[in-house]
Amino acid sequence: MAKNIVEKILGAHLVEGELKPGADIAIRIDQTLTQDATGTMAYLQFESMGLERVKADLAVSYVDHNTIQVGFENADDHVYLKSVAKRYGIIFSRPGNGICHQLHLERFGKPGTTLLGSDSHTPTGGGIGMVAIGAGGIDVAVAMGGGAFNLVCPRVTLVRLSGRLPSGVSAKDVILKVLSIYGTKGNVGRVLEYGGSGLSGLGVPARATITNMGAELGVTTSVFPSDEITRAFLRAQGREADWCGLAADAGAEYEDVLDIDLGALEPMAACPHSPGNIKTVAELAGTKVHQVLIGSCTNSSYRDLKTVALMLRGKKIHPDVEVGVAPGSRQVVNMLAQEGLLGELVAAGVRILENACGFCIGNHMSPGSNAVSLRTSNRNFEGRSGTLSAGIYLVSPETAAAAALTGKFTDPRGYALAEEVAEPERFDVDDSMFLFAETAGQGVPGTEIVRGPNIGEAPAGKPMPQDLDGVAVVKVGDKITTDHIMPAGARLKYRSNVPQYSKYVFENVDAGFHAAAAANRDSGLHNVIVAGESYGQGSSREHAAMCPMYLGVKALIAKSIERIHLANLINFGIVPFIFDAPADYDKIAKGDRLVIRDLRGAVGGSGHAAVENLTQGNTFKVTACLTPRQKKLLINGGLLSAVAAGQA
Ligand code: MIC
Ligand code: SF4
Repeated sequence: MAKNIVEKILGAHLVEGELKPGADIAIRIDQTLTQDATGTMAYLQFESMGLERVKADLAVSYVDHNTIQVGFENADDHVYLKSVAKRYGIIFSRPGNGICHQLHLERFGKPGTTLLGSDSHTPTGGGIGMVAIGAGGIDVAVAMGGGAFNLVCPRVTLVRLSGRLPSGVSAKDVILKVLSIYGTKGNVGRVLEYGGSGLSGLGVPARATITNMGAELGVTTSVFPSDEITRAFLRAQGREADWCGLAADAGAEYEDVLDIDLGALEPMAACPHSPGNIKTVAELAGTKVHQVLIGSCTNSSYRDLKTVALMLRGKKIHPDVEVGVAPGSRQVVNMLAQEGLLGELVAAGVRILENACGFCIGNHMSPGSNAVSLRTSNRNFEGRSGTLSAGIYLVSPETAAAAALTGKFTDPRGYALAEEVAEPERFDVDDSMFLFAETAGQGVPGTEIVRGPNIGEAPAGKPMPQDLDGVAVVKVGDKITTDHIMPAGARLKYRSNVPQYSKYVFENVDAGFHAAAAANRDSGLHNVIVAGESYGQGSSREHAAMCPMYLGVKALIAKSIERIHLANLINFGIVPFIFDAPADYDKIAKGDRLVIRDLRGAVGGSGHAAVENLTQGNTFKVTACLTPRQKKLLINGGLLSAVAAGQA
């Protein structure tokens, strides 16, 4: 039978279930990646599983998020991660090496394989034909230990590209176009597979930009074929042996098809405060811009930054705009330096930022009050930049560079280079910031694991109570992101310390949340979160479930829930209920007393439950759609407790 690429890769890795869209399946994971902000908890959880070494073919621990090192916390995390990597046979990417997704694409990704990463932008690997999926840290810990990854078998959409991008229009505009069509909600359980004649004009960095930002759609992942362009990229990285061809069979079937004519695209921008709030640059032209930041795992490749450097060459940035460039990796920095392009950027007035996540996660370069900031990153959620009143617009490197010169939103086509930057024949390869030679896959038993005072413990959940006797401790609206639930930025350094980090849950949404939730928990009441559509968009951070669990949250009742966060809730023993009738959302107010009799019976059985609202005097129905495995996890109080009880 003719197969599409997703069916081919999933089929070759299937260990449980049937490859039918909507079915529960489990797949073997070839490679794993973690980053430091999710990694410390992932490794604490891995340690508690008691294994001798990692079992995945390749496991890499990157340090790229918490590199600011104000105070001892970040450095403590780095030392802990380094010692764990040596002990268990994990490749350690030292701080200063670059952003996990850019580095993984450059040095380790392989077409046709599976990658599970504790970061929602792991699908960047789809740019070279991997099925690369983002997940919570504990799911990655299980995969590192050789366990399968459970997911819903996705529906596959073919995005058929034709034509060639006009000059001044680039990959970011393609994915912004897709976001303008599909939006950021309602795409759970779908994979986008790219194909069509337009592929021949898209290099690997362009493809990776597109798969990276598929995360903002909420799809499981996005994937490109592996062709001669992929091969040339891997050859230039000195890794041609890792290449294999991968294409859909003639006659392969898809759930649906989206046609995009690349030649008809124009420069686009995602406007505040959602990646799905799309306008054309022409519509925004003339809007004053205060800050331009270029980088992040979406647009920090050699191609992107060389394009920017050439657009700024011999010119000066506008006096009212601050401009920063954060390259994706040391390879990119070195190559720009060797070609004199870093010097061009500096001469133009650009601030050269560390090759790390940096501004993207809001832990530096926060804009001024009410500022307009143009960024090439992938998320513009309210407050993520560190400045609640700022308006963040997501744009291509070309649109960013044009605004850097003019101080306002400007159509970059008037400033475009005469020719697209060519991919190099040979990238500058230097793996010396990876520590792996003697440890990869093996580990060094007896290595001391170094735990500074910032390294806490992975909290385990308690078995599910018989009845839920609780309080609607918070009521939020639609599209609540995990940045709303668990802020990053200045709070990011507490990722390894759950009691401390828990103080900031819903900090920018409901400042009283922590005190109220802790008081309910301490008086023996359960906490319930009430939410609208698409709860848990964005980042994979499992702290958005782990910290609420620590504060006694036992259930969420929402209109709909996003994929990674849904899995995280279950992993931390929080029952993910959906309203049977969305209008029942209006039957609850913050502070209402809610009771579900025989919660255990409902979760272990059909998933249907009746919620009695004692305050309002009404009752309504909710359902948790759960697989047998998920029921077991919830009843045991989450994945870690289930592992300890021999139930996972
Ligand atoms: C993000 O871009 O939001 C992050 C920070 O990379 C997160 C992971 C995290 O919260 O540590 C993600 O995308 O999963
Ligand atoms: Fe880092 Fe930003 Fe990419 Fe997240 S989205 S991995 S914070 S660069």
